[in-house]
Amino acid sequence: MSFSEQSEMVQRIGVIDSNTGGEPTRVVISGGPNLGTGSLVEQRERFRTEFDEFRSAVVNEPRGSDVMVGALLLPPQSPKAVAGVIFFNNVGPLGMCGHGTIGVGVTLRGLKRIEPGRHFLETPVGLVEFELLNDHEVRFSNVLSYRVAKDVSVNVPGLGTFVGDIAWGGNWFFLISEHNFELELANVEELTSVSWRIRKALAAQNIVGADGAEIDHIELFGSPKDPVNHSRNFVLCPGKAYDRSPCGTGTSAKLACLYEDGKLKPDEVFRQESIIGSIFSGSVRPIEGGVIPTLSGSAYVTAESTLLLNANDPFRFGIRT
Ligand code: PYC
Repeated sequence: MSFSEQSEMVQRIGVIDSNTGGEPTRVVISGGPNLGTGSLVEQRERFRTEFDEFRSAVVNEPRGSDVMVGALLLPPQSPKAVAGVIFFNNVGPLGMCGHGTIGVGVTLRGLKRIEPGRHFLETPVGLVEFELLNDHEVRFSNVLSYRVAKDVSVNVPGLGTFVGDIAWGGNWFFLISEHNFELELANVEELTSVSWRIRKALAAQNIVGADGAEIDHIELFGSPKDPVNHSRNFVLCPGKAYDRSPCGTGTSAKLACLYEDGKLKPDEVFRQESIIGSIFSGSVRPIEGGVIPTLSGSAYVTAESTLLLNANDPFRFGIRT
């Protein structure tokens, strides 16, 4: 039986895949759930509580992987925005996603929905302005980013004490510069294990972001491999996958800390290298309460496909952990 003959048994979801500095984004362009008419925050909550099977079907194995970030395109509520978007990963919805914003910009371009120039995306954490520089490069202004605590000590059983900053860049980060680990791709297993233990220790010791929010991203810094860059990072995401890109929200949190420490001037360019060597360039504009980071990076579309969810397939909703 052909796919079209099976249509009654098969749910279809149209997606475009891209990678931004090695980190994948899967943009859902058709077949997404109806999340109603509330604000994007309310729609994200409905997505979390009522459509977790959909989330898992799109990003989890066997169609996706732990590293896949989904981006559900929605009709925007603001007349300024070209689209609304809810980002999500292998464990749930995300606040904001920097590499995903670049991936969405390049995907919208590939779909001929936008021309090079300035646009807005609506996200649950606010309007994000981006500029499509050409078919592959996007510069975006992130949400207000700020540090809430500096030099916070966390004791990690079996590993000792780590000192880091707590900062918001659209997600919550614990940023650690002093450690003895080599930020090498060959060491990702060790880096993942250490970062995961740090995250668990933060939660156990009630070390949180503003309003008691869980710190679900851990970011380690080291010297760049390429001297034209300023830093290299390793970022552990909430579902235990490491970010192949330099992480837009993590770089934003870093820029906010550097600015607060007087180590970065407004508009000065900072080049963040990821654990695989991909680059985001960023700068800040100070405003009340923190900084607005502007970041740029590039993405490439890697697939245009239809996901098929067969009613008889026991794994049609993915493998949920
Ligand atoms: O680029 O902000 C980012 C991001 C968050 C999680 C994965 N990538």
